[in-house]
Order: sequence, then C-alpha cells, then structure tokens
Amino acid sequence: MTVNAETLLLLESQAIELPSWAFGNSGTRFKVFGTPGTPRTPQEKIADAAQVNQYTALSPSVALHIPWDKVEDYDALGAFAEDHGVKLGTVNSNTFQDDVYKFGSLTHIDPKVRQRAIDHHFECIDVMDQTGSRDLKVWLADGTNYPGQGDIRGRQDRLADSLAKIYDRVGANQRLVLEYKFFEPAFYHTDVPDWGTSYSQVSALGDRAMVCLDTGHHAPGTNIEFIVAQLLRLGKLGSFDFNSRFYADDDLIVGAADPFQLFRILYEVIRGGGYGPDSTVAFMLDQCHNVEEKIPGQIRSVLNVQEMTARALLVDNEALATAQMNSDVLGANAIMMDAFYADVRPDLAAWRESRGLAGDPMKAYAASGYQEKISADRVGGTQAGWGA
Ligand code: AOS
Ligand code: ZN
Ligand code: ZN
Repeated sequence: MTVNAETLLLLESQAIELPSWAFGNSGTRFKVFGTPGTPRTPQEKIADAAQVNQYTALSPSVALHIPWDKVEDYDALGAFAEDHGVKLGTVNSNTFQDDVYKFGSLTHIDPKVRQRAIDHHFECIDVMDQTGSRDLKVWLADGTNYPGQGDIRGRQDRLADSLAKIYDRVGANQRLVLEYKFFEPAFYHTDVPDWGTSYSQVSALGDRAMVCLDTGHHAPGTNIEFIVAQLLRLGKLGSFDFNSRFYADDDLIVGAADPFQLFRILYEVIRGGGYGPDSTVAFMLDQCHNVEEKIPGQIRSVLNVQEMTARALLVDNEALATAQMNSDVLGANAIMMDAFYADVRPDLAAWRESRGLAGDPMKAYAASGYQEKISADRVGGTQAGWGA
C-alpha cells in the first residue's frame, strides 16, 4: 500500500500542538532527573518547541500553562513565538498546586476558594485575549479520597455553577474545553471522571464548551475510539491530549505503548469528520519526558501521530462498507489490518524531502548541534511543575 497524492494533501494541513511543559524537567514522586539544556524560561520552551516544527512542519503552535508560563508581556511572547515560526495556542489553567485547593477548586465547599479558582480562569482568559488563543483547557484535580469525605452531588452542582461563571467570560471566538480523568490525584472519586460527566457539564454551558479527551485518562481496556465516535456524533469533541500509557496516566510518547490503539482512534476521528481543514478538533500532545531527551521525544511523538494518520487514511472505506454490508466479519477486519500494517515511513520520508525537509527528522535534529548548544548554554533548567 502506498500513500497517494490525495492522502498527502490531507496530511499537509496536519497540526499537532505541543505542550510547553513537555520541555521542562519532569518525573515521578520518586525522582525528577534533570536533562542538560532544559529551558529556564517560557521563551526557551517556545524556542525548543519551534525546533520540533522546524524538522517536521507538524507542530505550528505551543500550549501555555498558567502560571508556569506567566510573563509580563504576552504580546512580546507572541512576537517571540512568531519569530521562531510558531504561534501560542491553548491556555491551560492550574488549580492543583496551591495549598488552598487541597479539598477542591471549582467544586470547593467554601465560596471564597471557588471564587479564587474562578478568578484564576478569568486571568487565563485575559491571557488568551492577548495571545489570540482559541481554547481554555480546564483540567481539575478535584475529587475525594474517602467515601463520605465530600458530597458528590453537591460538588457536581458547584462545579456547574463555577463553570457557568467562567463560560460567561469566554469570548465569541474562544472555547472552553473540559478534560476528564478517572482518578489521580484523587483516588476515591474525581469530579470530572469520564466523558459523560464532561459532556453533561459542557452541554449545560453552550456551543463553545467542548470535551477534551486525554488518551491516558481511562481505565485499562476502555474502548477509547468508541468515545471518540460518540463525541464526534454529538458534536462535542473539542480537543485531544495525546500520550500513551502502560498503566496509569503515564504521559509517555503517543503511539509508543499501543500504536494499534492510536490507529483505531485516528480512524474514528477521520470517519467522524474530526480531521482536516474543516474540523475544529484540536490535536495536542500532553506528555512528559522523564528519562529521554525532550525535543527528540516530541519529534518522535508528532511523527507517530502523522504515521498513524496516514495509515488510517489508507483504509479502503468502500471495500470496508461492502464487507460490512455483507456481514463479512473477517473480510472487514482484514481491510482495517491491511491499512494498519502498511509501512508508510518510506513514503512519508520521500514526501518530506520533496517539501525541503529532512527525510529523517530525528537524525537531522541530532546532527544539528542544537542539543549540544542548549546543554552548554543553559544551566539550571526548570521543572515542568509535575513530579517531585
Ligand atoms: C492531568 O493529568 C492532565 O492530563 C492535564 O491535561 C495536564 O497534564 C495539565 O493540564 C498540564 O497542566
Ligand atoms: Zn491532559
Ligand atoms: Zn493527564
């Protein structure tokens, strides 16, 4: 199977947003290993993200995290990004690291704490107004550890109330995307544990509120592509946080743990109209590189998404429809597997070269000397905010 011109045209517009925090040091609660050359400022994170785009032409924007990427002058930060060939993207809020949020943020029983969390989101919207960002991504650490610790129903009501106040401030060209996660840091219940909760909360808000699907936020064995199909059907799939997992919220390189799952997800994205220039579904990575180098880790990630998208585009939909019509179980399955097993890498490398890019972006980056330069220049790079 070869990647034809029509498929290449569809691949040309692919854009995968990079998270600024992927370039910072990260780790587990046992240890955060430092990587030489780690960025010390938001500008250095953006410069590193720009490297990924330079070698792949796949990642034209960088997601910010407030307060980790807080600066005095967002116009200047935007101009810095543009100078490096990228744009500022999704703004991620943070209500999980202040002591005041120990028992919740937007769901907290104390109205003063809730207001503080709401105000933080207003601040994020102010940032979006300056950066021109479309999406405010809300992920909450809210939840409880023990039965009885909180009133699950009351927390849900308070969440709805807080989100409505935030949504009121979201501009006409902006969106609120609500991410769900079934556990962690709370272990008994999480206030937005699943797509159904996120869907019901955002549906109550309005058209510009959507669900964010983080591929690492489901129980083992969950059929994630089914959720993708359902959310697209409902018109509520706003964005993806791509990563992969073996066990919990591992935040490993997307497509590393289960390439077949990534293929199946992307097939449903395409099938449901969530891919291409007319789609508003945002592709973003949400990853941490604990032991590997961060820039090549991100390059590998966007290439994995591109390769699996190409394979998913190779599915012979006409033949598949016929096989399904005839209840040809094995025939239909073989059509999917043929596309999945197609090695698209040589075709993609040749296509890259035809566009003036290196055929092998990993190799080209390694040979560029950038890693050595930042390792020599930057001392005392920052932690992304995770781990430790
Ligand atoms: C946390 O588990 C979530 O995946 C968040 O999407 C994300 O990692 C965070 O918002 C970064 O601040
Ligand atoms: Zn996420
Ligand atoms: Zn996560």
